[in-house]
Amino acid sequence: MNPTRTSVTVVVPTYREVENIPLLVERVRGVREQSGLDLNLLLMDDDSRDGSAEAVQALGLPWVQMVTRTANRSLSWAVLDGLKHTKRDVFVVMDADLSHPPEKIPEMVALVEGGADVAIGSRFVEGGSTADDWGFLRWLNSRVATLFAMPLARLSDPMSGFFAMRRSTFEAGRDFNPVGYKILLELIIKCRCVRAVDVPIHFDNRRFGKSKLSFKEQLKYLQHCRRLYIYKYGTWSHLVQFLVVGLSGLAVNLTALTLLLRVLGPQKLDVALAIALSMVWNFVLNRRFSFSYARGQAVVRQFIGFVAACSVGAVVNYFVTLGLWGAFEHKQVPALIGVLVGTGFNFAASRFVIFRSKHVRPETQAIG
Ligand SMILES: Nc1nc2c(ncn2[C@@H]2O[C@H](COP(=O)(O)OP(=O)(O)O)[C@@H](O)[C@H]2O)c(=O)[nH]1
Ligand SMILES: [Mg+2]
Repeated sequence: MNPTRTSVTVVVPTYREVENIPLLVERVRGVREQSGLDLNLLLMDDDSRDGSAEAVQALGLPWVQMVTRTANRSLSWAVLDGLKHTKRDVFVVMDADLSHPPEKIPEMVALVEGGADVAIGSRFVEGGSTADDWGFLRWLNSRVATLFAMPLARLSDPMSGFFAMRRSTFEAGRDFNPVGYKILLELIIKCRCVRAVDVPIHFDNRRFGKSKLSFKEQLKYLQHCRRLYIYKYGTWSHLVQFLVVGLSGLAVNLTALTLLLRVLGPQKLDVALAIALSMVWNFVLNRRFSFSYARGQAVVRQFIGFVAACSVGAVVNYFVTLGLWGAFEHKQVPALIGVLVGTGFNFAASRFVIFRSKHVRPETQAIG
């Protein structure tokens, strides 16, 4: 064996893929022989009990290994565990169902050896494609999911499960904490990958077994994106969530006021009720989403603090608006500035006083 040859491990998460495994091994064997790469196959199986382990054993190939996991069943954690096992120079992650062409592995390995942080098998670049029977809904689903990933990384196919990375890049990563099945995004953010290169692939339909991608997994994807936004953007991500919650509170306020004016009087009471309702609404959503790290703290104290901050914010708004009143011909301008300053005050008080994160330890796990 040539000692300077790059060693590669192909990490494949598997769950009930007994029919696909022999086909995958055959295709990877072809790549090994043709490319001359020093290539191992590591199957990370979540205790499928469908004969997968026996099938791998029966093959008796020293370069094919299966690890059976029994705890924390999850595609992403199976991949992470596989990567921690890997002591070779480069790893490639791919699915077992032959959706991904193993023949692209040498090109991907060469790209990361040449300096790319990650090489991604992409369906959506020139030369890439998907199987013909992708219906509109599947296509739309994939495009929407890609949109959610845009603030995290500008990639043509961030949903891809086929990619290569140097082990050193992975080992520089920390705080891994994926939910759901999109491990590529997790790695790109937590390993701070900058140079991502696309490799066009044809994405085939699986021939045997069925997809484990359920609706529940898709919801987890949104949760995962949110976690990554918070990780990447910190306080900015809290601010965006706070503003989105604020807008939803405005809609609640206006809807409630409209309804109350129809069914209940007096009008002063309607206005007060609509304000109170939107304040409770904002509090609940901010506690659940914008500042969810502080959910463990006393709710009553937080609520009183939040109402106080909103009230002081309103006073700040009032005085800023009046202070700038004479400076503008169009009075909407000082009013808008007043709203912005008042909202800024509310946010700062919420983020750094009421929902402060002083004693909260994030649920994260370092590699190693
Ligand atoms: N270890 C492990 N592998 C999984 C799990 N769920 C899916 N996989 C594997 O991950 C890969 C992608 O899953 P698949 O069901 O094909 O998802 P899809 O390609 O998005 O439809 C396949 O190799 C699956 O066998 C899991 O919970 N644990
Ligand atoms: Mg698949």
